[in-house]
Amino acid sequence: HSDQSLKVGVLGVPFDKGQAKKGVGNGPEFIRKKGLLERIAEIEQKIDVKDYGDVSYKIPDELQKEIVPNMKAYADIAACNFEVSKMVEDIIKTGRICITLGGDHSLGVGTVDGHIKAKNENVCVIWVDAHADLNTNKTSSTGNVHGMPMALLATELSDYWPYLPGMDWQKPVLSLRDVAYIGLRSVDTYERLVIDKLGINAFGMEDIENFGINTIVEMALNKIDPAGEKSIHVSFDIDSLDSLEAPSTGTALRGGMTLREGIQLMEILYRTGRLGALDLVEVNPSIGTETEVNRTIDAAIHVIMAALGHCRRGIRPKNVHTLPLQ
Ligand code: B3U
Ligand code: MN
Ligand code: MN
Repeated sequence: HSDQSLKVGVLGVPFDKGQAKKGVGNGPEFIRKKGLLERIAEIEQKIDVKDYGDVSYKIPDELQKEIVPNMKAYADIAACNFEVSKMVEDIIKTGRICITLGGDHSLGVGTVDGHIKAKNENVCVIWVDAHADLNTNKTSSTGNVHGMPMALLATELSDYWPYLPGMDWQKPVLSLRDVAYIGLRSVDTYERLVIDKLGINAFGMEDIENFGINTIVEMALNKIDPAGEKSIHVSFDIDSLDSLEAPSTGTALRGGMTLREGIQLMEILYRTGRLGALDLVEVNPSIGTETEVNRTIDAAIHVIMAALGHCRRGIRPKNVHTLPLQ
């Protein structure tokens, strides 16, 4: 990798309507403010990073009054994801790895869709999350769309959705065979049914415990990209990490991954050379104390740095091979 520079695009999606808690929309601002771009610039690997700013959207007139049963803020979801998809597609088409800062996880519909469009469907997805985000509007007990993006994307579930106005741009073209979950520990009943019936590659916390994160990532890649030729999309929900590691998120849960496991996971994926896109979602700076917010954002930045080749071994001084004499 190291002689050629890695091209990266950063996109903010200050969107919070896929769930009920205020504040998650400020994720991009806080992550940038804590120095994400400066930290990326410190990575040994030369990185050409461009900040595309934040996505904005307007609900088109014909969508204004559209509602879909048990999908809260439907029109916003449809309109915002349309813009997200277009931006992500453009960024990846310019040869950049697209880093999307959320925002809540409903934006995963747009990012995965845009990635798939940019790469002619040759994409596999690693969904790193405590949750499966695999509910339809009929199985969700909350109506929060951040619990539905995987179900919206999946070809296998397209028959279980009603017609979704304003979402015609989003064809469900992702097969769940090309998806692996890592970090699950809070799965709803119908989500479990779908995972088991379809044989989805779902690696929960107990699997990480049994095999270790290295083996789990290897197993996941062997399942979803056996030939090693796909563009890898990582959708990283910060609640995959233990609530002690990342407390400032809407549904913080104990028993999750350590930051060390999150970093290790991303380092392995970086080394494939095929990381196409990374979403870093559900950081909510309005939850917890200042210390907890800082800890959560720092964890998010560590995960992103690992994805871009930051090396924990440290780097040598440039063009210098000895210690200074005096
Ligand atoms: N599965 C539940 C809860 C949930 C999903 N994602 C988060 N929470 N963060 C739901 O609402 O669908
Ligand atoms: Mn999620
Ligand atoms: Mn989650």
